[in-house]
Amino acid sequence: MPDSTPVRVVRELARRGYNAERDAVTLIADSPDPDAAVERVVDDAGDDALTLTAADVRDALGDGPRTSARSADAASTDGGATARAPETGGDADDAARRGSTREPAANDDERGGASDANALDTPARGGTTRNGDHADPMDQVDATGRADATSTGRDGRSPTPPEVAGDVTGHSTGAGEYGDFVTVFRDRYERLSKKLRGRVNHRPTEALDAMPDGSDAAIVGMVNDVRSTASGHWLVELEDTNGTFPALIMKDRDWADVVDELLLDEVIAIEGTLADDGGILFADSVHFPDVPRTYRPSTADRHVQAALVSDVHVGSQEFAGDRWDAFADWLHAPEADAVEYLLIGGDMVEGVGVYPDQDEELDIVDVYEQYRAFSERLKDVPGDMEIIMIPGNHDAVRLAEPQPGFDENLRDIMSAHDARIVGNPATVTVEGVDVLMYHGVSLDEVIAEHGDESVSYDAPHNAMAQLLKKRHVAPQYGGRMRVAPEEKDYLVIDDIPDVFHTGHVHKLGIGAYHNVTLINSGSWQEQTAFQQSVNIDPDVGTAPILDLDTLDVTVRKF
Ligand code: D5M
Ligand code: FE
Ligand code: ZN
Repeated sequence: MPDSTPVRVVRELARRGYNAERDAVTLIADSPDPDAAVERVVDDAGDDALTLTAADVRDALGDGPRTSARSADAASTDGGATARAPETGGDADDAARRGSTREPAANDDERGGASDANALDTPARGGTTRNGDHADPMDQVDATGRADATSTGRDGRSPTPPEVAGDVTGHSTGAGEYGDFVTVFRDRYERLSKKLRGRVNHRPTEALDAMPDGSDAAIVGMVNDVRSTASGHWLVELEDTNGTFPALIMKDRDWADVVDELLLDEVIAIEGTLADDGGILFADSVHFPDVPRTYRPSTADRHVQAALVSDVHVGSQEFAGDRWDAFADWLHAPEADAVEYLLIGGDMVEGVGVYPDQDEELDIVDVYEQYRAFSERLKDVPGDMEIIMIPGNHDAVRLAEPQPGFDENLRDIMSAHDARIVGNPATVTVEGVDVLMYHGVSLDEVIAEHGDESVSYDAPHNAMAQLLKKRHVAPQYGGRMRVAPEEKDYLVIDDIPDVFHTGHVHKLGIGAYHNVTLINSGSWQEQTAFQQSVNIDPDVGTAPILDLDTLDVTVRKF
C-alpha cells in the first residue's frame, strides 16, 4: 500500500463491512504487508464483529504489542493514525465519576464568576471566538495545530460514555389532545416563571385590578399578543394562570426595541406602574429568564476534543461525500488525536417527502437505504470515537418536538459504530461539559421574527443566543414549529448548558452568550435548488472542533 496506508486500511476494512479503532488501523498499517494483514484480520473476525480492536488485530497477526512506543514518534508524517496506549477500564471509571460529581447547581444563578462577556462574538473561520480569551485567530492555530511530537494523544484514556438528560426518548406520553397542550404550556409557565419571580415583585393578573392606581407592579406571564397602538407605542399582553393583562411599552423609551425580540408564547416579566384608571401597566423594564452574565461553564480536566457536525444529508444528490471522506481521513490523522467525541446535530439523511419536490434531488430514494449509506459513512470514523447523535427534521422520526431518538429498526441499521442515540433536544455531558444538542428548526422562526439584522442566517449564533435568553429551544408555538405535547415541556432550557450545539440552517456560527459557547455547525450538503432560490449560501464541509478543557473552538474546513 502507498503512503496513506492508514487511510487505505480504513477504506479496505469499511469495504468489508468493518469499522476499526485507531490503534487497530495503526497495527495493520505498520505490519510488513498491510494488504495481507487486512485479509488475515478480516478472516479472523467473527461475522458479528463490527468494530475491530487492537486486540483483534494482535490476535489475528500473532503480534506482540509492538506499536506501543510509537505514540512518542507522532511526528511521522504519514497522515495516518497514531498508536495509542491501550484503554483501561479504571480510567473510564475515573472519568465517569468526574463527570457525575460536578458541582450541583441548585440555583443556576449562583454559579456566578468574574467575567462578563456580554458581546456576541462574530464567527471566525479557523479562529476561536471564545469569550475573547483568544481573540487572535492565530492563537488558535498554535493552540490546536499539534500535529507534532509534543502531541501526547489521549494519555491512554478513552472517551467516557456521556450522561444524557432532558431526552424524551422512551418517555413520550402525549396523545396530542387539547388537555395535553394545556399541561405542557402550564409546565412551561411554571418552570420559566420560577426563574423570574425572585427578580421582580410579581402580582398575579387577577390581583392587579384591585391594586391602587399608580402602584408599582410586575407581571410574569407568557406573551399572548404584541401589537402597535395608533400612536406607535407597543401593547404587550401577558397571560398567567389566572388571566391576561396588557402592558404598554412607550416607543420613546430607549429600550423599546426589546419588542423586536419578543416571540409569542415566551415567558417574560414586565415591571412598571399601574395606570391611574387601572387596567394597564406602563412598562419600565422587561426581564427574560436569561442566563446570568456571570455564568461560569464547567470544563474537562484533561486535554480532549469533540467534533461537532450536523446536517449530513446522506441520500441527497448534493451530499458532499468527498468532503466527508476528507473529514473522516483527518480524524485518523495524528493531528486529530485528541478528538475523542463526534456530536451529530441531526439531519443524518435527506429523508423523503420533507419538502415539496424534494424527490427530484434524491440520490437514494428509499429512506432505509439512506440510513444504510449513512451507516457506511460512520464506519470511516475511528471506531474508538464516541459518537452521539440526535435526529433532525429530515430524519425518520416524528417531526414534532421533542423528537425521540431513532427507533430499534434504525438503530440496527446504524449499529456499526455503536453510537449513542438520543432525542432532540437532549443535554449530553461529555467529560463534565454539558452540551445542549438541539437540531434547530426554531432558528428559522427566530430569524424570521426578529426585528434586528444581527439575528440572521449569516449569524445563526445570535439566534441561538435568543433561545438561551428565553431559556426555551422553541419559544413560539405554531408557524413553522411543530410541538408534541408531553406531560412536561422538554423544550425548556432548565439548566444552563456549557455549550449549545445546533445545526439546521446550514450556516456556520460560532459565538458565546454570557459565557455559554454557541456552535451552529454548518452542513455536508451543497446548495440545493431551494436554497439557491432563496439565496441561502450554505457552509459546507465545516467541522467545529471544541476543546473540552478550554471550550475554545477551531473550525476545520474540508
Ligand atoms: O433546512 C436547511 C435550511 O433551509 C433551513 O434554514 C430551512 C431551509 N429550507 C430548506 N428547504 C426549505 C423549504 N423547501 N422550505 C422552507 N425552508 C427550507 P433543512 O431542514 O436542513 O433542509
Ligand atoms: Fe439540514
Ligand atoms: Zn434541518
